[in-house]
Amino acid sequence: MKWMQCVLGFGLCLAATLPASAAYVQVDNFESRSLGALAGQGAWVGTGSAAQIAAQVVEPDPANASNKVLHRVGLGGVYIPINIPDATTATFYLRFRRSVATSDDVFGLSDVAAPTTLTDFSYFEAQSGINNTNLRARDAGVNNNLATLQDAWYSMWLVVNTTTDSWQGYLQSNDDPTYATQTQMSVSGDNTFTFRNGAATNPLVTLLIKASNGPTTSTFYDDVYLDLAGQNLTVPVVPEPASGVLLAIAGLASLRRRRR
Ligand SMILES: [Ca+2]
Ligand SMILES: [Ca+2]
Ligand SMILES: [Ca+2]
Repeated sequence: MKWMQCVLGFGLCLAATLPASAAYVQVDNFESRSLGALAGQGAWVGTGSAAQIAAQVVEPDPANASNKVLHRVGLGGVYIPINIPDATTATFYLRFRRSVATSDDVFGLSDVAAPTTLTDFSYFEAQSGINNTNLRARDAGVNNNLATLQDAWYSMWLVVNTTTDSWQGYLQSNDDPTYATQTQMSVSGDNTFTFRNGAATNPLVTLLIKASNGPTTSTFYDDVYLDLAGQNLTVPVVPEPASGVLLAIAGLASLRRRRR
């Protein structure tokens, strides 16, 4: 049994260093979190009243009871520090699932370290979100509807450029046939969305998810990752054990047989 734990430990170690998607760094996949309020776990901070903050919870995935996700409920929100330096390109990946049609969830990246006021949306720079059934992009002062969403899980890649202070978005879903293939989001041919407050020579320092209208909002989030090395349109999930790990397992097993 002991050698198996060793192999598993080694396997996890190898999996974490496999070259595919290696530049992605996990912000959170919620697997190590306790069920219940997310704020106060790790570096997550809540925004809204105490009751609103308490309602933003880690729950089992409605589509997979063994997976933990963030359930953003009603009014309120959460944020966590990140750091995308000025004058770089980075990719912000997350999965989301709109559940209730009156959702008005906003997610994105801010240059404000403590975006504490729930009703203040000027904190956002790269701003996406879900409004009713629409996936949205804020392009400077304008909210654009990018896609019509089903009650399904979607992967989204926001390629953020802090040189031009703009971003581009890509959507894919295994559950919505319209987006079975990764698709770049555009509005009337425009696929580049300017930061909400325009150009600035500063880093993005906060990842923020919140809602201040739509009290019956029900939206799920999972697998939040950042790649600071540039555009990365791969899926940053922990890979299955690769051939290297299998070879290591085979090697250890044969070693064990020889020792008998
Ligand atoms: Ca998860
Ligand atoms: Ca900038
Ligand atoms: Ca634009």
